[in-house]
Amino acid sequence: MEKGSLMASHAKLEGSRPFKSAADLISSAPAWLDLPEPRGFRPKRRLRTVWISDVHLGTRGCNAPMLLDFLAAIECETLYLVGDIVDGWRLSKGWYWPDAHNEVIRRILKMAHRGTRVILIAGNHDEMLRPYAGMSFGGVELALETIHETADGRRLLVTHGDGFDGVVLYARWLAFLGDKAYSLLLRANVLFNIARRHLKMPYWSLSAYLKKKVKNAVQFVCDFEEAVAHAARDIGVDGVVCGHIHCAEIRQIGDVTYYNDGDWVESCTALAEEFDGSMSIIDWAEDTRRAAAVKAALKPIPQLEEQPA
Ligand SMILES: [Mn+2]
Repeated sequence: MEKGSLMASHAKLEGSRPFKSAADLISSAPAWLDLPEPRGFRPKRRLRTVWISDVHLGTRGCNAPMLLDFLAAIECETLYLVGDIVDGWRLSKGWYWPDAHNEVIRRILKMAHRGTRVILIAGNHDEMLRPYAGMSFGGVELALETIHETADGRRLLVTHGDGFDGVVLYARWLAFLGDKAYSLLLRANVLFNIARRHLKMPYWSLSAYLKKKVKNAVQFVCDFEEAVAHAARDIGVDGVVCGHIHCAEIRQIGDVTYYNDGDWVESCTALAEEFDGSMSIIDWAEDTRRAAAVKAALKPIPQLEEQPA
């Protein structure tokens, strides 16, 4: 190659990459926000509103890969993050932050960048965000609680729900059990599911299962739901959406509809509103299990073909 043409091509390269000043770099959004989506074969499920909570980023119990899979499969107008998204309590005791947890944040910021309205309600594990209520960061609005209006005109209070712990008698028992036994149970759940993965079995929550079996826990959940519903009725709303107790539910309590979007530590659930205002719980662990079962059923069994006559 001649010297002249090399210099010309070099000049061309320079031209296509104009020098950015420091001010330019600060004011422009990070480049990854505009990167194209990796196109999968799955069409995205379109929803009006999605609520998720209790992701507990920064803890080993957080099911970030499962949540990433879910967020990649949906598209919504409004996304509510109903508290305990980042676990500040755990992070203050020791730093745990794998790549998948970064990826969750990036995915949410990307959704905000592409037009989804993202509202983050502070919970008790991310209470350090509470002083920033009313502000917005990277397109994510911070709030303590808010009112959501459904497509069919119902007004729902959206709150994390930890404020009702004190109202509930069993909460003291749960708080005592809280950090020690419960985190041990969550750790057992993580180990249990690592073993299941090695056996090529899909995710199944041991801790969610055990919690349903313990009578006191069941009573606590029931009392909590009623306390939240009564508070919502006093405010005069048609329903309430919360998280906090890691127990997804849709239940009519008097004239108030109680919604809980569950969690991404144990059950991997979200709450969704369709464009006609109808609402349902998406059980992503169950959906994933079903998809895996269908895939396994469709696969031919090699042993049968190879067996001698
Ligand atoms: Mn909570």
